[in-house]
Amino acid sequence: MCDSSCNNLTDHLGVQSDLQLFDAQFEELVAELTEEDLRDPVLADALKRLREVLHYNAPGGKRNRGLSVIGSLRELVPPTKLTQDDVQRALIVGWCIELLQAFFLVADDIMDASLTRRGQPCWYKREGVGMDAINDAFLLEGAIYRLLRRHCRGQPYYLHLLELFTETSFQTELGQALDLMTAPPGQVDLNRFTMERYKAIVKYKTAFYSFYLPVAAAMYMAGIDSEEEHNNAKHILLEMGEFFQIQDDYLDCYGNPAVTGKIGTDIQDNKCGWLVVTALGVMTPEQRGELESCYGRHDDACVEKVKALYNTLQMPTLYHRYEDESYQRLQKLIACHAQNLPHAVFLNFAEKIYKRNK
Ligand code: DMA
Ligand code: MG
Ligand code: MG
Ligand code: MG
Repeated sequence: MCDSSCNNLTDHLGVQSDLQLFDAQFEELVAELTEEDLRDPVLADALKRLREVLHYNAPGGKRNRGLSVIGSLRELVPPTKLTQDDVQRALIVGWCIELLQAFFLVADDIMDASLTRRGQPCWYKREGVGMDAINDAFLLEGAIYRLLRRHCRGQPYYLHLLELFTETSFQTELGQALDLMTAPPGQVDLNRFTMERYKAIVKYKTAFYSFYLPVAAAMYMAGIDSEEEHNNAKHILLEMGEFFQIQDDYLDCYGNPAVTGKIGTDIQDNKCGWLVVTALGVMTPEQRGELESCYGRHDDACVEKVKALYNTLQMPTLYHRYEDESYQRLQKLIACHAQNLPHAVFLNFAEKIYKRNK
């Protein structure tokens, strides 16, 4: 089996790295979706719109999810058994995950009333876009299934991939529903913010699509379809996903927007995030009263009061402690639950997310 150093080595030999291959694949996919697929001339304007939507929303992220399909496949299949076509299909399935992410983010930014994403205005904030972004999100979702059909229809794992993408989308949508209904605008009720509720939200809204989906896709592509193997992988990956969203919540308040590319809105949006849930567990009744009066408001002075309270409660220290504990727990989970699966599949992913600041 090939470890990740194999792929680094190829750089020195003048062969393109997976990252370069992945990025190079994008324009080809755009051309396919907008020029080669539907040729009815009456669709020209709509396809031009699709091209703009793809260019604005699909690239520009960290691409961890997309790249981990080929990354995981290389750990699961020996290099001699991996054809160039297999590699290309893994890159395309990786882009399908990035498209799924783009679909969710375009909608999420509307629902969260966010301003920026990946260092640029959110798509719905662009002049002349507004709520038309809702349909653009659907276009991004639709693109996934056209690409899968075109490139994977003849593969034995095609049905598995289709079910995986549709099931994961539904799980994410249920998670977004929980996230939204736990944060009703203008109705602050701190009793709603329990750790149990928090864990349910993040498992469904983030962990399935960000962590289980890319690895599960690679497993199906490698011919691994036993429920037991998938459950083992899921166990570890959902734990990583939970931690990833805790980081996202921490960075919403403490991240540098110049680095994260987005301006936080969780306090204003009355979100059931990790900071508020954890803070509630360590604050005095007086502090709780203060939080009650300033959480979930768009007023800048109120937001600053919540942040000052978080600082008083030493939330950064609590977070860094949690990060270290989580990393230890994950190492143990990998040791116990990875079983037949190469540990590198999980360790590569873990390396990318721990101690991240974006
Ligand atoms: C993101 O949760 C979840 C999905 C499904 C996009 P979030 O609103 O905290 O994400 P972000 O901080 O990127 O807006
Ligand atoms: Mg959001
Ligand atoms: Mg959201
Ligand atoms: Mg967030």
